[in-house]
Amino acid sequence: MKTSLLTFTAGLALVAASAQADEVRVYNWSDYIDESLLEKFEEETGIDLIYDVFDSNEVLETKMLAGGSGYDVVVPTGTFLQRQIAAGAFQKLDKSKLPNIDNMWDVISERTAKYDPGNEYAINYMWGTTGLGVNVPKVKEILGEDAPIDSWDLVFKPENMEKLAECGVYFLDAPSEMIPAALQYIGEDPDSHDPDVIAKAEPVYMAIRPYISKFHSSEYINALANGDICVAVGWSGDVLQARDRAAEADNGVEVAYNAPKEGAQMWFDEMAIPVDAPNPDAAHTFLNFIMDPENMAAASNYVYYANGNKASQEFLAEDVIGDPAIYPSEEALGNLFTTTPYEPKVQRVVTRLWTKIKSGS
Ligand code: N2P
Repeated sequence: MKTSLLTFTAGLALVAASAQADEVRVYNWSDYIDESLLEKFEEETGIDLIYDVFDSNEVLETKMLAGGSGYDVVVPTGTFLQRQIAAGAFQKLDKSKLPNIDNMWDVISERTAKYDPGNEYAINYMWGTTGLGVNVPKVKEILGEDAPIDSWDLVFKPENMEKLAECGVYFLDAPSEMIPAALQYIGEDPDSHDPDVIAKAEPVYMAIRPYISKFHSSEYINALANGDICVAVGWSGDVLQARDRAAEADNGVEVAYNAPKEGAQMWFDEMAIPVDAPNPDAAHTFLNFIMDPENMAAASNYVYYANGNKASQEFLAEDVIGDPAIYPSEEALGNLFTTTPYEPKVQRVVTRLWTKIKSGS
């Protein structure tokens, strides 16, 4: 009797261990993957995938700094990754479990190493730019044929915004990108950490604040596609997804994306494993799956963002690898800027300023 009870207990422990070993929890940006890849992962590996989404680095950062998120893989942007590595939020990757890491693209790895020296904690998932999503016919109808759809003038010039207000303008709720954009517009260093320089973004926003319909970082995809708004300051691939949704709906809405000619921010979203991930083994299996060239290409082909995987390029659709809004030319790359993480004190200045701008007072 005793023996069999013991056996039974051991059996339960085994079940519990394998249940945990067969589950991976991933926390990624919304509208950032071809969902059929999630099923493919489960079929190929036998691991259950729990996939949650967010649309804000700040939301992710709060979870990472608090600890105990329960996630095995998360996707902060490079600047946030750097700050969270410094806070001890992530574990080093075990590259022996990532044979597909050889597929990564040195051009991008060199840039991401700025945030994660040696790329020890993260792999690049995708990268893109922050710019202007425009319903072209609508904006031309309002501002005329020479509407500045490729210039920050479109949204930072009050006389333009006053007119565009009638058709709707959204801004990202992303202070670490929206403050640099305003600084770039007025000719300041977009990566300034000087509170006096950062403060110069305030009047830029206050002058246009009455004409901004909403600050939101994911609703603009459908809002643009449906024609509910005519301009969104948003992320490159999201705007291109809006373009496709509108084309599919055949609703007369024509959406275009432009990285403003005065300079636009380029960013890198990085997959990392939290230090307290419940299942780091499965996390590595997920990262390795993502770095498979055909999987990575399928993801980019679906969401219209470039990726950091060189071997995936032969599987990319022509309207992805051949679109300079997704894979910019050497020359266009020169017009993109990157930023560095704000120190906690400066971050508080930025957060306070952003709250003030959003409230409009
Ligand atoms: C995906 C948005 C990811 C870009 N919807 C933000 N870094």
